[in-house]
Order: sequence, then structure tokens, then C-alpha cells
Amino acid sequence: MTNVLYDALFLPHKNNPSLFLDSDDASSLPYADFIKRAAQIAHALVDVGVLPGDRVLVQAPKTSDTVALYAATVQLGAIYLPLNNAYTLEEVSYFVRDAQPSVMVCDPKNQHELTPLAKEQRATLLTLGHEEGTLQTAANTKPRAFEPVECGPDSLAALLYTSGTTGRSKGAMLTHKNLLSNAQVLTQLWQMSEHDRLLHALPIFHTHGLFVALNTSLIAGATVRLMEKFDIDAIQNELPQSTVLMGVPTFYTRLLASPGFTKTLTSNMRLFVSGSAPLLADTHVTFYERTGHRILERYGMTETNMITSNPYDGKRVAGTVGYALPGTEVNITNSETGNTLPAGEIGSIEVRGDHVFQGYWNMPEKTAEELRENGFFITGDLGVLDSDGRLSIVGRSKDLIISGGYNIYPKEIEDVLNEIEGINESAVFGVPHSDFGESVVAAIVPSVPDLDLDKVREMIGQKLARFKQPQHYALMEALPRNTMGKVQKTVLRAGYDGAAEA
Ligand code: MCA
Ligand code: AMP
Repeated sequence: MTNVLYDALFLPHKNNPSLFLDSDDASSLPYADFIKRAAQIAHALVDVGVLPGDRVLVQAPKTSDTVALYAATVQLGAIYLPLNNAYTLEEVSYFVRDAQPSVMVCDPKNQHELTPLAKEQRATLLTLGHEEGTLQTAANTKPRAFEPVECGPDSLAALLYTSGTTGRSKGAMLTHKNLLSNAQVLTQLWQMSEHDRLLHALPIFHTHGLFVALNTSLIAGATVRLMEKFDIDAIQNELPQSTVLMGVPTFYTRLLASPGFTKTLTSNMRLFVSGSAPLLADTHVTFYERTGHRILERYGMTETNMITSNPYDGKRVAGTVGYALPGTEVNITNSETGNTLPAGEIGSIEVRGDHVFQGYWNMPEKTAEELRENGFFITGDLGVLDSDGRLSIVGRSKDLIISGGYNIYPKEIEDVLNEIEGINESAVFGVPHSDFGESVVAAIVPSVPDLDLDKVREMIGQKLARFKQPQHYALMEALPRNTMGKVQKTVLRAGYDGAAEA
């Protein structure tokens, strides 16, 4: 039986005694044992009725069992749907209602809160914790082998939600082929091998930590040092025993800010990768001066997986995201006409290749807007190619804030603010932030003279994950608008100096 992704990522390790997951609790899991654990979890999912094509929604801590749950879902032909642990009940409710999973797997501490939602959707609610959970207990007694379910290249493997400019999150449908082709290309390009030990400090509910880091390590047979989160001291302790780190720019600015981060600590490392947000050229240069390593910056999206990468062997240029990956076409177009622009001209970045998703779950109109019939996906990023084919990102046509590698769509926050009594209208924008790259500011036009901002914060807190909540509020009499009536966020950004903070 063929299961495209399982056969390439997991099956080769059936009898591999090498260490795969080296976790925070000092537990370690060889590849062969991991494969057995995934099989047990697959049996436990089948027992609660999960069928091929079903969505398995997961909002669980970062543990080896969570990674095994991903493998199990792929193995039984179901669709893995991971969610940020920071999402509130309100946010999770949207994803559940949209994706209609047959099973929801949550942290035991959220079981009580999620029970009514699971009941409403007739989904089975299972728990997965650091120590134990109902899924783990059920899996413990199951057989340690499971026959993979047939899945071709176009079968869906994952549904990853990405926020949208309309305020509604969209589920990007990713197939076995999409995930596998990208992982194969990256493994080869970055020369990942069984000798690598990857420092894994990213969350595993996004493309970067889940697919880029884990899938490439799996293909290579590398060891993954699975750390619950990015902790500067823990990272520094691990660097001398590791070879690869994949992170967002905040990882690198934090390392540089640490007096204990020295060249000696990095002497065993062969690769530092950065992505998910722009890496400042200054960070690239300072990192090189401190360590002798040039951070390899690459560019990607949830919908497309990775698109470009600086070379492994060739010149890594600060402030650029490198060349289109093998099998990837990057086209720079005029955003009005869609016509291709020559090298040197700034335009809309479009991308085509085996790694580009199939469209948005239940949103054919949105899919048609962003995925052209000729297969090119309109990224919403603005860029320029040089004569050599090297891409630089110069901005975004989409209204998006990237904070610490998390995408935040202003519209989603504005919608929540505008619902609050006493707020006439609002505009949310990003301002530079030394740690997160950008942070969220909300300009508010109150409809009452004594708007209680503490109350506003409290109401926002009930609805939106912490990382999306505005760090500052600026009260204004009116929002700046152009002649078309459109709010001018560039004016807001330029005029914001923190002084107007309420
Ligand atoms: C945490 N907080 C944040 C963020 N993270 N606030 C704004 N932006 C953030 N990114 C808040 C928490 O709510 C908390 O607030 C306080 O900061 C401390 O929380 P803590 O968990 O301790 O934060 P941290 O460990 O310092 O986390 C910062 C981080 C983390 C390491 C930058 O956010 C992170 O791992 N980011 C990576 C995101 C990622 O994987 N992106 C890839 C997306 P309070 O104290 O007030 O309660 S995939 C993608 O973009 C594409 C495909 C691509 O190209 O990769
Ligand atoms: P997401 O929707 O979370 O997949 O985020 C994708 C977005 O992150 C892209 O459209 C870019 O705007 C941004 N991004 C990813 N990598 C980079 C990078 N190396 N430089 C600048 N922006 C990036």
C-alpha cells in the first residue's frame, strides 16, 4: 500500500536504532521506537472512529507524542490540523466549526473548556499532555504496528490556518506531494544528514517548526533536540552539541543580545537558518562578526511551503532571501495587470511549483482570487529579482504585521475593537519592535469622552490570543484617510512615536 508522505518520512526508519527525538524531560526516543509509538496512536485514533480524510485538530503541548500524533495522522490518511496553543476558546471555536474535525486533541488543562464545543460539533475530544492524557493512555495498550492507509500525491495531509486580510482565517490545504517535494528539496539544499543534531525551539503548529524543521530532519535521519520553547540559556547550553538551528529573526537578535553567546559556543554548528519574518541586514552582519557564521535566510509561506533560499555553498547576501528553490518558479508581476516584470523592477511575488497548496478549505472564491488558473499563487509580498535571479522582499501588499514570526492581520483585531461599545472606529498597524521585529498598535476613535482602556484590553483579551493584542493604544479624534476614504496606515505609522500612547 502506498502512502506517499509516510513512505518517505517515516517508513525508512522502521528499524532505525538512531536517536530521533531528544526531549526536554531528558527522555529520548530512537527512530524505531517513535515509529511504534505513532502506530499505537494511529490505532487509538481509529478506535474513536477517525477515517481517511477526517480532520484531526490538535492544540497540544510540544512533546514527542505530539510529533507521533502527526505521523499517525499521516499514516491513517487523515488530515493534520495543528493550532497555536495561545488561541482563545473563541478562536478555536472558529477553526472547529470551519474544519469540522472528527477528533480534537487538546492539552488536559483545556479539556473542560473545550468539551461543550466538541459536543456541539460531535467531535471526540481526547487529551495529550506532558505526562499523560486520554489519547496517550489509550495508545499505551495498542499494537506497535499499523498498516499505512493508501494515499496518493494529491491526498490532503494537512490543513493549516492562516489569517486573512478579510479578518477570517483560511485553511490552506496541503497535499502529500506539497509537503514531500519541499522537504526533499530543502534536505538536499541544506545538506541535512544523519550526522545532524537540530536544535528545535520553534512551535510545531506552523510550517516552519512542523514541516521545514521536522520533515527535513526525518528525511535525513537527523536527531532533533526538541525544546519546548526558545529559552536563551537552554539554547546556549545545547549549541556546543548541535549542528543546525532553525529560527525566526527574534532568535538571532536575542542570541546577539546575550553576553554569553560567543564564537566558541557555535564552533560545532554548521547551519543557522532564519525565516518567517525579515532578518535585518544588520543582524546578519553582526552575527557573522560575532560567530563567523552567515545566517542562511530563506522565504516561505503557509500556502506554498518554502519558496526561495540563500545558497548553502554560495554567497549568502544580507537582506535578500536567495534563489527560487529547485522546482519552483518565481514571477514578479505588475499587481494591476498581472504582467511579468523584468529583473530590477519591484512587483508582486507569485510562485508556482509542486509545493504550492491546493486552495483554501471551503473558500473557492478566496482560492480563485489568490491562486491563478495557470498555477501561480499571488503571495501578497512585494519583491524584486536581480539579474542573477536573487530575490529581495521589499514590502507587502497585504495588510499584515509579523511579530516574532507570528502573522497578525489588523482586520481581525479591528473587527473585535469596532464591536466594543464606546469605540467608533479603529485602525491597527505595526511599528518597529527591537525584540519581535514589529509590534501591534491600535489607533482608536472613541464615541464617548471617557473610554475605559482597561475594559477594552479585557475584552480584547477574552477574544484574541495574547500575541495579537495591541501593545499600545493611541486615542484619536479621526483616522487619517485618503481621497478615496481609505485609512492611511502609513500616515499612522509615520506619526506614531509612542507619545500618543494611552
Ligand atoms: C510570545 N509573545 C508574543 C510573541 N510570542 N508577543 C508578540 N509576538 C510574539 N511572537 C508574548 C506572550 O503572549 C507573553 O505575553 C510574552 O510574549 C512572553 O511569552 P513567551 O511564550 O515567554 O514568549 P517567548 O518564548 O519569548 O516567544 C517569543 C518567540 C515565539 C520565541 C519569538 O513567539 C516564537 O517561537 N515565535 C516563532 C513563531 C513561528 O514559528 N512562526 C513561523 C510561522 P505576556 O507576558 O504579556 O503574557 S510559519 C511562517 O511564517 C512561514 C511559513 C515561514 O516562512 O516560516
Ligand atoms: P505565514 O502566512 O505565516 O506562512 O507567513 C508568510 C509570510 O511571512 C510571507 O508572506 C512573508 O510576508 C513572511 N516571510 C516569510 N519568510 C520571510 C523572510 N525571510 N523575509 C521576509 N518575510 C518573510
